[in-house]
Amino acid sequence: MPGRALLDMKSRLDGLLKEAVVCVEGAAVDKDALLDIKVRYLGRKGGVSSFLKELASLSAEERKAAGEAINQVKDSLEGLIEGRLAALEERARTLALEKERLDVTLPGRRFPLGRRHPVMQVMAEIEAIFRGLGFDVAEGPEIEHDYYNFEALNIPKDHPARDMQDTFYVTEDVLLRTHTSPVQIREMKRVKPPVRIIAPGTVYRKDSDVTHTPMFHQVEVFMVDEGVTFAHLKGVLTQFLQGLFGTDTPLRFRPSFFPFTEPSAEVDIRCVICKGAGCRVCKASGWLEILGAGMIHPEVFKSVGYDYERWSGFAFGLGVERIAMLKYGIDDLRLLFENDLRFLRQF
Ligand code: 2NL
Repeated sequence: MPGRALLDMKSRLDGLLKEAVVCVEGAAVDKDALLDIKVRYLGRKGGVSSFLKELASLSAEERKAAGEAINQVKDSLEGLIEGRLAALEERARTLALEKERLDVTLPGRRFPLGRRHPVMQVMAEIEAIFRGLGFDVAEGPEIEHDYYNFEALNIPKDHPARDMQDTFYVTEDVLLRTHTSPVQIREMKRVKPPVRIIAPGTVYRKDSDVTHTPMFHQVEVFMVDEGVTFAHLKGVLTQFLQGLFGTDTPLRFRPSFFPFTEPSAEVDIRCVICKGAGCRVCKASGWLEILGAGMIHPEVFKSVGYDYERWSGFAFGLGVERIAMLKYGIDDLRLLFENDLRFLRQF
Protein backbone atom coordinates (compact mmCIF):
# COMPACT_ATOMS: atom_id res chain seq x y z
CA MET A 1 0.00 0.00 0.00
CA PRO A 2 1.53 3.35 -0.98
CA GLY A 3 1.59 5.89 1.85
CA ARG A 4 -0.43 9.07 1.92
CA ALA A 5 2.64 11.20 1.30
CA LEU A 6 3.33 9.41 -2.00
CA LEU A 7 -0.29 9.60 -3.16
CA ASP A 8 -0.40 13.25 -2.27
CA MET A 9 2.82 13.87 -4.17
CA LYS A 10 1.59 12.01 -7.24
CA SER A 11 -1.59 14.04 -7.29
CA ARG A 12 0.37 17.31 -6.96
CA LEU A 13 2.72 16.15 -9.72
CA ASP A 14 -0.30 15.45 -11.87
CA GLY A 15 -1.65 18.93 -11.11
CA LEU A 16 1.69 20.48 -12.02
CA LEU A 17 1.81 18.59 -15.31
CA LYS A 18 -1.75 19.64 -16.21
CA GLU A 19 -0.97 23.27 -15.35
CA ALA A 20 2.25 23.14 -17.41
CA VAL A 21 0.42 21.57 -20.38
CA VAL A 22 -2.16 24.40 -20.31
CA CYS A 23 0.70 26.92 -20.26
CA VAL A 24 2.43 25.22 -23.20
CA GLU A 25 -0.79 25.14 -25.22
CA GLY A 26 -1.25 28.86 -24.55
CA ALA A 27 2.26 29.64 -25.76
CA ALA A 28 2.05 27.57 -28.93
CA VAL A 29 3.70 30.00 -31.37
CA ASP A 30 5.80 32.06 -28.94
CA LYS A 31 9.34 30.77 -28.63
CA ASP A 32 10.32 33.07 -25.74
CA ALA A 33 7.20 32.12 -23.77
CA LEU A 34 8.02 28.43 -24.29
CA LEU A 35 11.57 28.97 -23.02
CA ASP A 36 10.17 30.80 -19.96
CA ILE A 37 7.83 27.86 -19.26
CA LYS A 38 10.75 25.45 -19.67
CA VAL A 39 12.75 27.35 -17.05
CA ARG A 40 9.74 27.67 -14.74
CA TYR A 41 8.88 23.95 -14.72
CA LEU A 42 12.13 22.17 -15.58
CA GLY A 43 14.84 24.55 -14.40
CA ARG A 44 17.05 23.88 -11.36
CA LYS A 45 14.74 26.00 -9.19
CA GLY A 46 11.70 25.02 -11.27
CA GLY A 47 8.47 23.25 -10.34
CA VAL A 48 9.56 19.68 -11.00
CA SER A 49 12.89 20.04 -9.14
CA SER A 50 11.11 21.19 -5.99
CA PHE A 51 9.61 17.69 -5.68
CA LEU A 52 13.12 16.16 -5.45
CA LYS A 53 13.61 17.78 -2.00
CA GLU A 54 10.56 15.86 -0.70
CA LEU A 55 12.19 12.50 -1.54
CA ALA A 56 14.27 12.60 1.65
CA SER A 57 11.16 12.31 3.82
CA LEU A 58 9.95 9.15 2.07
CA SER A 59 10.78 5.51 2.77
CA ALA A 60 13.30 3.85 0.46
CA GLU A 61 10.50 1.95 -1.29
CA GLU A 62 8.31 5.01 -1.80
CA ARG A 63 11.33 7.10 -2.84
CA LYS A 64 11.87 4.83 -5.83
CA ALA A 65 8.25 5.11 -6.94
CA ALA A 66 8.20 8.86 -6.31
CA GLY A 67 11.48 9.28 -8.23
CA GLU A 68 10.04 7.42 -11.17
CA ALA A 69 6.87 9.52 -11.05
CA ILE A 70 8.90 12.79 -10.98
CA ASN A 71 11.06 11.59 -13.89
CA GLN A 72 7.99 10.64 -15.87
CA VAL A 73 6.48 14.13 -15.46
CA LYS A 74 9.86 15.68 -16.26
CA ASP A 75 10.29 13.54 -19.40
CA SER A 76 6.79 14.12 -20.74
CA LEU A 77 7.00 17.88 -20.09
CA GLU A 78 10.46 18.03 -21.68
CA GLY A 79 9.19 16.06 -24.68
CA LEU A 80 6.19 18.33 -25.05
CA ILE A 81 8.19 21.61 -24.86
CA GLU A 82 11.07 20.39 -27.07
CA GLY A 83 8.51 19.13 -29.58
CA ARG A 84 6.83 22.51 -29.68
CA LEU A 85 10.18 24.34 -30.01
CA ALA A 86 11.23 22.04 -32.85
CA ALA A 87 7.89 22.62 -34.59
CA LEU A 88 8.36 26.40 -34.27
CA GLU A 89 11.89 26.15 -35.68
CA GLU A 90 10.64 24.10 -38.58
CA ARG A 91 7.82 26.55 -39.28
CA ALA A 92 10.24 29.51 -39.25
CA ARG A 93 12.53 27.74 -41.71
CA THR A 94 9.66 26.86 -44.02
CA LEU A 95 8.49 30.50 -44.00
CA ALA A 96 12.03 31.75 -44.70
CA LEU A 97 12.45 29.33 -47.59
CA GLU A 98 9.08 30.32 -48.99
CA LYS A 99 10.04 33.98 -48.82
CA GLU A 100 13.38 33.42 -50.54
CA ARG A 101 11.89 31.19 -53.19
CA LEU A 102 13.40 31.72 -56.62
CA ASP A 103 11.84 30.58 -59.85
CA VAL A 104 14.98 29.62 -61.74
CA THR A 105 12.90 28.88 -64.83
CA LEU A 106 11.85 32.55 -65.27
CA PRO A 107 13.42 34.23 -68.31
CA GLY A 108 16.19 36.75 -67.42
CA ARG A 109 15.63 40.50 -67.42
CA ARG A 110 16.98 42.16 -70.53
CA PHE A 111 19.85 44.51 -69.67
CA PRO A 112 19.11 47.80 -71.45
CA LEU A 113 22.05 48.49 -73.74
CA GLY A 114 22.93 52.13 -74.33
CA ARG A 115 24.80 53.36 -77.35
CA ARG A 116 26.92 56.30 -78.32
CA HIS A 117 25.22 59.47 -79.47
CA PRO A 118 25.74 59.95 -83.25
CA VAL A 119 27.76 63.13 -82.58
CA MET A 120 30.09 61.17 -80.31
CA GLN A 121 30.30 58.33 -82.85
CA VAL A 122 31.49 60.80 -85.49
CA MET A 123 33.95 62.35 -82.99
CA ALA A 124 35.36 58.89 -82.24
CA GLU A 125 35.63 58.09 -85.93
CA ILE A 126 37.45 61.37 -86.66
CA GLU A 127 39.77 60.73 -83.73
CA ALA A 128 40.55 57.22 -85.01
CA ILE A 129 41.43 58.51 -88.50
CA PHE A 130 43.86 61.09 -87.11
CA ARG A 131 45.42 58.69 -84.61
CA GLY A 132 46.10 56.52 -87.65
CA LEU A 133 47.92 59.48 -89.26
CA GLY A 134 50.11 59.94 -86.15
CA PHE A 135 48.19 62.78 -84.47
CA ASP A 136 47.78 63.05 -80.68
CA VAL A 137 44.56 64.13 -78.97
CA ALA A 138 44.59 67.18 -76.67
CA GLU A 139 41.95 68.71 -74.44
CA GLY A 140 41.64 72.00 -72.62
CA PRO A 141 39.29 74.12 -70.50
CA GLU A 142 35.85 75.14 -71.78
CA ILE A 143 36.06 78.36 -69.77
CA GLU A 144 38.89 80.33 -71.32
CA HIS A 145 40.78 83.56 -71.16
CA ASP A 146 40.19 86.07 -73.90
CA TYR A 147 43.93 85.75 -74.58
CA TYR A 148 43.86 82.03 -75.60
CA ASN A 149 40.50 82.23 -77.37
CA PHE A 150 41.14 85.43 -79.36
CA GLU A 151 44.32 87.43 -78.71
CA ALA A 152 46.85 84.65 -79.39
CA LEU A 153 44.92 83.72 -82.55
CA ASN A 154 45.43 87.14 -84.10
CA ILE A 155 41.78 88.03 -83.65
CA PRO A 156 41.94 91.77 -83.01
CA LYS A 157 39.76 93.55 -80.46
CA ASP A 158 37.46 94.96 -83.17
CA HIS A 159 36.98 91.66 -85.03
CA PRO A 160 33.34 90.64 -85.52
CA ALA A 161 34.06 87.17 -84.03
CA ARG A 162 34.60 88.87 -80.65
CA ASP A 163 31.27 90.59 -80.81
CA MET A 164 29.14 90.32 -77.67
CA GLN A 165 26.56 88.73 -79.93
CA ASP A 166 28.66 85.64 -80.57
CA THR A 167 30.51 85.07 -77.31
CA PHE A 168 29.29 84.08 -73.86
CA TYR A 169 31.33 86.20 -71.47
CA VAL A 170 31.85 85.22 -67.83
CA THR A 171 33.76 88.40 -67.03
CA GLU A 172 35.34 91.02 -69.28
CA ASP A 173 38.23 88.70 -70.20
CA VAL A 174 36.91 85.24 -69.25
CA LEU A 175 34.54 83.46 -71.64
CA LEU A 176 33.16 80.14 -72.86
CA ARG A 177 35.49 79.09 -75.67
CA THR A 178 34.01 79.77 -79.10
CA HIS A 179 36.29 77.18 -80.78
CA THR A 180 38.89 74.62 -79.65
CA SER A 181 41.79 76.67 -81.08
CA PRO A 182 42.80 77.77 -77.54
CA VAL A 183 43.67 74.11 -76.87
CA GLN A 184 46.09 74.28 -79.77
CA ILE A 185 47.60 77.54 -78.50
CA ARG A 186 48.15 75.89 -75.10
CA GLU A 187 49.73 72.83 -76.76
CA MET A 188 52.10 74.92 -78.89
CA LYS A 189 53.16 76.87 -75.80
CA ARG A 190 53.74 73.55 -74.02
CA VAL A 191 55.72 71.60 -76.64
CA LYS A 192 58.23 72.41 -79.38
CA PRO A 193 57.67 71.33 -83.01
CA PRO A 194 57.23 68.92 -84.63
CA VAL A 195 53.64 68.64 -83.37
CA ARG A 196 50.57 66.91 -84.77
CA ILE A 197 47.51 67.36 -82.62
CA ILE A 198 43.74 67.21 -82.84
CA ALA A 199 41.56 69.07 -80.33
CA PRO A 200 38.00 67.73 -80.13
CA GLY A 201 35.51 69.32 -77.73
CA THR A 202 32.49 71.34 -76.79
CA VAL A 203 32.32 74.99 -77.87
CA TYR A 204 29.81 77.77 -77.23
CA ARG A 205 28.35 80.58 -79.31
CA LYS A 206 25.48 82.95 -78.63
CA ASP A 207 23.54 81.66 -81.56
CA SER A 208 20.27 79.76 -81.56
CA ASP A 209 18.04 79.02 -84.54
CA VAL A 210 17.08 76.09 -86.78
CA THR A 211 20.70 75.57 -87.91
CA HIS A 212 22.61 76.79 -84.80
CA THR A 213 22.74 75.64 -81.18
CA PRO A 214 24.47 77.64 -78.43
CA MET A 215 26.59 74.58 -77.63
CA PHE A 216 28.08 72.36 -80.29
CA HIS A 217 31.11 70.19 -80.99
CA GLN A 218 34.22 70.99 -82.89
CA VAL A 219 37.37 69.22 -83.93
CA GLU A 220 40.40 71.29 -84.80
CA VAL A 221 43.51 69.78 -86.30
CA PHE A 222 46.98 71.21 -86.70
CA MET A 223 50.45 70.15 -87.68
CA VAL A 224 53.71 72.10 -87.40
CA ASP A 225 57.10 71.03 -88.67
CA GLU A 226 59.88 72.19 -90.96
CA GLY A 227 58.69 72.43 -94.56
CA VAL A 228 54.97 71.84 -94.03
CA THR A 229 53.12 73.18 -97.08
CA PHE A 230 49.60 73.58 -98.42
CA ALA A 231 50.19 70.28 -100.26
CA HIS A 232 50.44 68.49 -96.88
CA LEU A 233 47.17 70.14 -95.87
CA LYS A 234 45.52 68.88 -99.08
CA GLY A 235 46.94 65.40 -98.56
CA VAL A 236 45.80 65.11 -94.93
CA LEU A 237 42.36 66.54 -95.75
CA THR A 238 41.93 64.08 -98.62
CA GLN A 239 42.87 61.14 -96.38
CA PHE A 240 40.58 62.42 -93.66
CA LEU A 241 37.48 63.32 -95.67
CA GLN A 242 37.66 60.27 -97.94
CA GLY A 243 38.14 58.13 -94.82
CA LEU A 244 34.95 59.63 -93.42
CA PHE A 245 32.76 59.87 -96.55
CA GLY A 246 34.33 57.29 -98.91
CA THR A 247 37.17 57.32 -101.45
CA ASP A 248 34.77 58.36 -104.24
CA THR A 249 34.40 61.80 -102.62
CA PRO A 250 36.09 64.65 -104.54
CA LEU A 251 37.31 67.73 -102.63
CA ARG A 252 37.27 71.38 -103.65
CA PHE A 253 39.19 74.31 -102.16
CA ARG A 254 37.88 77.87 -102.32
CA PRO A 255 39.87 80.92 -101.15
CA SER A 256 38.69 82.32 -97.83
CA PHE A 257 39.83 84.38 -94.86
CA PHE A 258 40.54 83.64 -91.19
CA PRO A 259 42.65 85.94 -88.98
CA PHE A 260 44.69 82.94 -87.79
CA THR A 261 45.60 81.41 -91.16
CA GLU A 262 47.20 82.73 -94.35
CA PRO A 263 46.37 81.63 -96.94
CA SER A 264 42.94 80.34 -95.91
CA ALA A 265 40.42 78.12 -97.65
CA GLU A 266 36.91 76.73 -97.35
CA VAL A 267 36.85 73.07 -98.22
CA ASP A 268 33.88 71.45 -99.97
CA ILE A 269 33.15 67.82 -100.71
CA ARG A 270 30.96 66.66 -103.56
CA CYS A 271 27.41 66.36 -102.22
CA VAL A 272 27.05 63.01 -100.42
CA ILE A 273 23.29 63.07 -101.05
CA CYS A 274 23.04 63.67 -104.82
CA LYS A 275 26.66 62.89 -105.81
CA GLY A 276 26.88 66.28 -107.53
CA ALA A 277 23.62 66.20 -109.48
CA GLY A 278 22.16 68.98 -107.34
CA CYS A 279 19.63 68.62 -104.54
CA ARG A 280 17.95 70.44 -101.65
CA VAL A 281 20.81 69.71 -99.20
CA CYS A 282 23.56 71.21 -101.45
CA LYS A 283 21.18 73.90 -102.72
CA ALA A 284 21.61 72.59 -106.26
CA SER A 285 25.36 73.37 -106.25
CA GLY A 286 26.49 69.72 -106.08
CA TRP A 287 28.95 70.66 -103.32
CA LEU A 288 28.84 70.78 -99.50
CA GLU A 289 30.91 73.17 -97.42
CA ILE A 290 32.56 70.97 -94.84
CA LEU A 291 35.38 72.86 -93.07
CA GLY A 292 37.71 75.83 -92.95
CA ALA A 293 41.47 75.48 -93.24
CA GLY A 294 44.72 77.28 -93.90
CA MET A 295 48.42 77.74 -93.18
CA ILE A 296 48.99 78.93 -89.62
CA HIS A 297 49.50 82.72 -89.52
CA PRO A 298 52.99 84.01 -88.50
CA GLU A 299 51.28 86.14 -85.81
CA VAL A 300 50.01 82.93 -84.18
CA PHE A 301 53.53 81.48 -84.22
CA LYS A 302 54.77 84.71 -82.60
CA SER A 303 52.16 84.33 -79.82
CA VAL A 304 53.30 80.83 -78.93
CA GLY A 305 57.03 81.56 -79.30
CA TYR A 306 57.65 79.49 -82.45
CA ASP A 307 60.20 80.85 -84.94
CA TYR A 308 58.03 81.46 -88.03
CA GLU A 309 61.13 81.58 -90.25
CA ARG A 310 61.90 78.00 -89.36
CA TRP A 311 58.51 76.31 -88.79
CA SER A 312 55.37 76.19 -90.84
CA GLY A 313 52.08 74.43 -90.32
CA PHE A 314 48.50 73.96 -91.37
CA ALA A 315 45.32 73.98 -89.32
CA PHE A 316 41.66 73.35 -89.90
CA GLY A 317 38.47 73.21 -87.94
CA LEU A 318 35.08 71.60 -88.43
CA GLY A 319 31.71 71.38 -86.76
CA VAL A 320 30.87 67.81 -85.74
CA GLU A 321 27.07 68.19 -85.78
CA ARG A 322 27.15 69.25 -89.42
CA ILE A 323 29.35 66.26 -90.36
CA ALA A 324 27.06 63.88 -88.44
CA MET A 325 23.98 65.30 -90.22
CA LEU A 326 25.59 64.84 -93.65
CA LYS A 327 26.98 61.40 -92.84
CA TYR A 328 23.71 60.02 -91.49
CA GLY A 329 21.30 62.07 -93.62
CA ILE A 330 19.78 63.93 -90.65
CA ASP A 331 17.82 66.93 -91.92
CA ASP A 332 17.12 68.73 -88.63
CA LEU A 333 19.87 69.82 -86.19
CA ARG A 334 17.41 69.75 -83.27
CA LEU A 335 17.13 65.94 -83.53
CA LEU A 336 20.70 65.76 -82.22
CA PHE A 337 19.78 67.60 -79.02
CA GLU A 338 16.34 66.24 -78.13
CA ASN A 339 17.59 62.81 -76.98
CA ASP A 340 14.46 61.10 -78.27
CA LEU A 341 15.25 57.39 -77.90
CA ARG A 342 13.27 56.55 -81.03
CA PHE A 343 15.77 58.71 -82.93
CA LEU A 344 18.93 57.70 -81.04
CA ARG A 345 18.23 53.95 -81.29
CA GLN A 346 18.73 54.16 -85.07
CA PHE A 347 22.48 54.68 -84.75
C1 2NL B 1 35.95 76.73 -89.31
C2 2NL B 1 37.33 77.19 -89.48
C3 2NL B 1 39.50 76.86 -88.68
C4 2NL B 1 41.66 76.87 -87.69
C5 2NL B 1 40.31 76.68 -87.60
C6 2NL B 1 43.58 77.24 -86.25
C7 2NL B 1 44.09 77.05 -84.99
C8 2NL B 1 45.28 77.59 -84.67
C9 2NL B 1 46.00 78.31 -85.59
C10 2NL B 1 45.44 78.47 -86.81
CL1 2NL B 1 45.92 77.37 -83.12
N1 2NL B 1 44.25 77.95 -87.14
N2 2NL B 1 42.39 76.70 -86.55
C11 2NL B 1 42.20 77.26 -88.89
C12 2NL B 1 41.40 77.45 -89.99
C13 2NL B 1 40.04 77.25 -89.90
O1 2NL B 1 38.16 76.64 -88.51
O2 2NL B 1 35.10 77.13 -90.08
N3 2NL B 1 35.66 75.92 -88.34
C14 2NL B 1 34.35 75.43 -88.08
